[in-house]
Amino acid sequence: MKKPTVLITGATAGIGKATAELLAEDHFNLIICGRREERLKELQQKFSSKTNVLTLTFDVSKKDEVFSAIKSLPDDFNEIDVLINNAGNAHGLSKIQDGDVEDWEMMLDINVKGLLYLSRAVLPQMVRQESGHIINIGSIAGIDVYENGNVYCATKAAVDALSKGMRIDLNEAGIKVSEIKPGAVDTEFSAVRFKGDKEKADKVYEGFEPLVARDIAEIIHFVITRPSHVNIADLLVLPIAQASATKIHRK
Ligand code: 8X3
Repeated sequence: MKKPTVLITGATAGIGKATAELLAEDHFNLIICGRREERLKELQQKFSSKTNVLTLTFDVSKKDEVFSAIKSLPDDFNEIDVLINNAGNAHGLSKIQDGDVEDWEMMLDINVKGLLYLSRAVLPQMVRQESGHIINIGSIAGIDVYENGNVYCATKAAVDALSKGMRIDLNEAGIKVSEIKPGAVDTEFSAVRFKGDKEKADKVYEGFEPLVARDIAEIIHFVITRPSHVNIADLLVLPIAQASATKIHRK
């Protein structure tokens, strides 16, 4: 049987890249998406002995780019079985009264609108084929607000609400919707949040063992390989040292 085709946004780094790597090892057909074409091509090259890989270079926050990228899919890739809405970032960490409006817009555009654009572009085809699976990468921040997290937390709360809404709206269509909410994962996440300030970023993961991207990739692999009647709807995944968004036991 033909292996499912999986589209991953934000595939050039972090959880997206680790997921692409793991799914390539298991021979899934992959559509890897991101803004950095060179990185996508390197990954395509790396995976080419294991599976079929298509790269799509676009910015999830640009709706015209999203819709034309999905429209441009060649015949052998235009039946997407699994959409992994992974692209997402935090920009800045400051009190609401001091927040940078451009940071807010970027987070809303990527984390919320980007997820919506991709879903809207891909879903009609899933509905037509009466099967499909959307996996949204949420965050503990979507259910547990922390100081200075304001807008980032709000975007992930939106991902939580949208995952629930999608599950209801797609119920009759037989499409699975899963949300995975990681806690602290050591990726470029904090370096991006602190705009390249490595010292600040490293501090986030100091004194405890955070999750790594591969941990979440393994969970995604598990979620998409369940029998067809099983939907893992909602998962909060934390490193053992973390009890909530703000309680981390550091040595
Ligand atoms: C990332 C997790 O706790 O840094 O979404 O917001 S947290």
